[in-house]
Amino acid sequence: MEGLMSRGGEAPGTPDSVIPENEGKEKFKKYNHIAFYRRQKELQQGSSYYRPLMDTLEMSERGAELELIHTETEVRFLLCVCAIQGRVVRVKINELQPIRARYEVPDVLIGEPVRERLSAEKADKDTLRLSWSNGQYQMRITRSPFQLEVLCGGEVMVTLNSQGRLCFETLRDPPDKGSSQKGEQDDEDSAGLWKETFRQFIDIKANGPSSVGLDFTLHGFSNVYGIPEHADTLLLKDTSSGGPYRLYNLDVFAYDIHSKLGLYGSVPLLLAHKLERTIGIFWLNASETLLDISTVSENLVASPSLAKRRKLPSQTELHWMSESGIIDTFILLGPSPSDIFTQYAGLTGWQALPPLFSLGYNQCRWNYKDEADVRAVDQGFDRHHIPYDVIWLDIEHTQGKRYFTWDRQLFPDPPGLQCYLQDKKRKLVVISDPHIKIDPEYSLYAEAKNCGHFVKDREGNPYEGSCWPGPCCYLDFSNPKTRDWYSSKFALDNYEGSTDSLFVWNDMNEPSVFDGPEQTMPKDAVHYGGWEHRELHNLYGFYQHWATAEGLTWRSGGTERPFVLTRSFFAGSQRFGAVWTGDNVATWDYLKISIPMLLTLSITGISFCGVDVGGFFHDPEPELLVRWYQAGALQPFFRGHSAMQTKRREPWIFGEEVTTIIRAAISQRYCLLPYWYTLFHQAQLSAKPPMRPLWVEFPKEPQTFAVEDQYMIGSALLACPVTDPGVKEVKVLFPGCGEYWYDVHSSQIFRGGRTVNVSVTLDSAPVFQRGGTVVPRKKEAGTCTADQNSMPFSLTVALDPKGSAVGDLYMDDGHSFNYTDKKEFALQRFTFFNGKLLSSCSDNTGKFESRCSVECVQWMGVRERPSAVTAQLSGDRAENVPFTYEEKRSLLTVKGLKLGAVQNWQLEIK
Ligand code: NBV
Repeated sequence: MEGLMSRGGEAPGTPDSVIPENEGKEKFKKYNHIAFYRRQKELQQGSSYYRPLMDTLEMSERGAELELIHTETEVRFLLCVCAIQGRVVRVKINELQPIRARYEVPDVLIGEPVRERLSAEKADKDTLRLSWSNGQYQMRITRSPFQLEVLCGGEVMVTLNSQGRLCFETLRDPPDKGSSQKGEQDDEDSAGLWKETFRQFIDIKANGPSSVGLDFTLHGFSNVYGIPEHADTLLLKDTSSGGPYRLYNLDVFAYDIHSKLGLYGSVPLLLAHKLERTIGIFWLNASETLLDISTVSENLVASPSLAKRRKLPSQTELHWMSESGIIDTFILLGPSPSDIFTQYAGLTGWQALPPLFSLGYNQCRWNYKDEADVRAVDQGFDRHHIPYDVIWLDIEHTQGKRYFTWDRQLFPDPPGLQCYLQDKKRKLVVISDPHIKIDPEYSLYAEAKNCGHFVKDREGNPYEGSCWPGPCCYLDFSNPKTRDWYSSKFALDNYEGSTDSLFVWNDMNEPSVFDGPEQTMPKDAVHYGGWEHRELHNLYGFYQHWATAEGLTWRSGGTERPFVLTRSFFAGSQRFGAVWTGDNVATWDYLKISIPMLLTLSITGISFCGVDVGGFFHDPEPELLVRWYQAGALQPFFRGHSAMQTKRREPWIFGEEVTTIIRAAISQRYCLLPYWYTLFHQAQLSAKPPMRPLWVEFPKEPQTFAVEDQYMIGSALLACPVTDPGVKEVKVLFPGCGEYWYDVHSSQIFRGGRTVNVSVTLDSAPVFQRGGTVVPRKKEAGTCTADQNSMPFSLTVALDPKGSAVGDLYMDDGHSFNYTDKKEFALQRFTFFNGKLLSSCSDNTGKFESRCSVECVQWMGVRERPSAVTAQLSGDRAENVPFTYEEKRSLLTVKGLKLGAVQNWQLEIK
């Protein structure tokens, strides 16, 4: 890392070799290092210290409010519960009269949720019943022990505080140094109340201990998912041994696989699923958070009489703990997985519709050296007939890691470079990190300093930490004024050398601080409003992502959709763009784990997600690279990336065979973009992620609940990427008893409800289309997405056992907000029933003219050769069209059609 080290700050633990090791493992805390975790775990389980004061109940539009009292300290708390429209319960607990305000997470919820009317009934002096929706839903609050149950149709779904783990450390004045005994002081410090030491780092807690915690019992549930970001299985594990899952955004390069320590981002949303229902628990807290999970699966146990055995129902116990803030939690009642997605999006927002180019292939490297290098790589794609849309520049493109500048030696003419790419309808992405080099000559630094845009240290001076450029200050994106100021820096006349085909990538925004504790910002740094960093640590990246996306939108006067990729994220980041999983390694294990990692992100709102294809550190062997391209082409965000000291690995470097296979994988991705884009449109409306675990589509099939090597793309395609070396076949679970699945390449049919060994070669990436669906594709890949504007479509109709199928196609200009501002979109539905394929407009409010036609339709699963196929435009006469029929493959093909993609028409098989 020679260039890297000599030019600026030193990455701790980054040795000469490519993978930083040694110090790496020690750098991060283990759970037993975390003082608030130890304190909460020491509290006796089962004996809640809190009691509701039933007489204090107040009912209003806000819901029900009730005081709680701590039985020993007599401190009072306010418990607010409300029912939110769409089957969501919110439970908030705060100190009634804190000596200082406690942090309540701002900006994550998209608005004030609309509440349902609750009716209250005191069953007896110890029990309060709240109900809504004609009594279908209820909450039952009991006094002793204090518990809160949530019931659906009379059945208890969730109990809060059933283990008595509610904990709320109240704010207090610091111990008076003079009067307190020396011993007492030491005790306090060993409990980490006012001061916590980790390695050489001392965290001074200005507000003392302020942690919160609460347990939840999820009745009947033993499958739990979510809470990214961890490099772990899709199904969350029992944490009874090995410690809790941690949610604390950290820069963990070359992270360990199957570790519960937190990575770059956090979404404190957990989904629980059982045959009859899916529920969600959203724990809205941005400070360091830990989650213990203990699951009991359905079990036969001896009954007390010993004569019989009885069934003990499954249940999962959750214990959420956060270092600070308040308790603000949402219980999403489903009942279906889709309902959870809508309920969660109703709170934190929907996935932003990406500009189409960003769904194409992205070519990145740390670093493309100079302009000539960029042009050569760009030309390489054309020379090898491989489509791509975006080339990316990493930190070396700047003048000494001063973001918003260019190294003019290497990049003398940035606008010229962008125009060159733009002429081919391609884009450039540059990196913009949140650390700002301390250099009075650097105008961004000078201005930020003058205007007070930096995070402060405890003394009130701009906080200084070390990162790529050496000593740096960190922008305080939690300040709305700082966000506006930063956003304005992306204006074309502020960002020298930028054009409107330049887009942005936010890295190191956990934030990463080389000389900070756990390589991040000290918790006692101070943000806007006087809030300590500990309160909002997990929000830092969210805020930078937001400000960047806003900047790109403003740059166009609000007309163009932004594209911003971020490494750090929080609940709600889906509103601002894409997320990737950071610095992985070029090994088969990392390829394999990428699937559950992306599925977890997808089901927690972050639908536009991807991984570094090929693996960031190390050099992939050609077979691994091929398999990674095939997998990446079937994932939402598709970018090849590699670290500085790795060998170059553009897709044509490994010889003809590898190039051909990678070309095929990327080209197939491009052909499938109409389907991906339609899925993103649907994600924006219904919040269903394009990449879905099998159990989301097949919630009643327990054999799908733990599957993490296969997944659905929308509801039509089953993807089974190969993630092992040297394999000749893969085991594929075809879900859906009695359903049909078709191999998209051979149209071979498979029955649902079975596991089959499917043969593979190096060039196969198994994908199966579900019977009953229609998938739109482009007939050719083109050189980039813009080429596809005028290219014809093909439709693949996969018949279900009844001989029917349905599918959608969404179209718009692919880049602006006209689809929402001016309703310039088209939504076409294709329905095949009784031998007739109907194309009809399924949203009359849309007005988008497409020049594209549907030129080819293929039916998979047609049992007999038809006597004729006719085509009919609405109002016209039906006319015979030529067709081919392959009996062996049950495949009917009609080519050479000229049916408008947004027109109504009918094709009939006779
Ligand atoms: O900016 C350099 C890299 C970047 O290429 C990578 O994608 C990020 O995740 N960045 C991390 C910093 C260096 C990590 C060793």
